[in-house]
Amino acid sequence: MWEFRHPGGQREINELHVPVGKAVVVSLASQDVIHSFYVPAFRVKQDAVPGRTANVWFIATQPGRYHLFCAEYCGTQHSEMGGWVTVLAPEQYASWLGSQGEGESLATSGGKLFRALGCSGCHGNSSKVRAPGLDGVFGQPVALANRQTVIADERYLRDSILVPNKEIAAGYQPVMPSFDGLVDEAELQMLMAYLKSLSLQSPSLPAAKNEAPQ
Ligand code: HEC
Ligand SMILES: [Cu+2]
Repeated sequence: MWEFRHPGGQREINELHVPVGKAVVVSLASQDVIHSFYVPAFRVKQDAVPGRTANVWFIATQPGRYHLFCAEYCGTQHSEMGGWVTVLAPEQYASWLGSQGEGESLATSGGKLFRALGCSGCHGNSSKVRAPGLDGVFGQPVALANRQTVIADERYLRDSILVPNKEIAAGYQPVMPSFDGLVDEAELQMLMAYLKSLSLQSPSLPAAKNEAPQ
């Protein structure tokens, strides 16, 4: 199935509500095998590959209901992996979001995980371990111990959490444990939403701001 989480924390299964006339970014991940997010009416198709995050975006121009498919044979229940994208006028979309209850934003859930998993124990201000501060890291160049420089994009954050010894930040010891197997895809997305929210100038802006198509 397709499970969607909105930046505000609203959850949907095989249904995705979006506003008309706005750029919508879907950040895709897979928990098992390769799937493919496919909305023929919008001419968008993007693989969801385990171990990676891929973004796809679209602007829906007409309110309505549009078929959503998985375009990659993914197992015996492949044919059931589909649903609908519902495109709503802005005010209807706002009331739909409101009707979903007072959820917790992805970034807020990620902040709680950040403390619960012990990340803050090393990355927090009062830490005794020497670890880089993560405020503002998203989207910035990071110097590595191997003298290369990488941009701290979603790929880098994901790998930093799952394979921390792959790229060591310059000036630090490789002491961070891997969280592979300890966090699932949804939790990874929350952690990343939290880390991204630390990079926004105004905390009131949605965490997806940095993903807007260029
Ligand atoms: C035992 C201490 C420790 C824990 C626990 C820990 N980290 Fe780290 N982390 C480090 C150190 C030290 C580095 C720098 C060395 C490296 O790149 O591995 C680092 C690097 C990172 C980086 C790359 C930052 C940069 O500036 O390049 C990210 C992102 C990160 N950690 C996120 C997390 C998250 C999220 C968690 C919890 C799920 C976590 N860390 C848990 C010690 C820790
Ligand atoms: Cu599938």
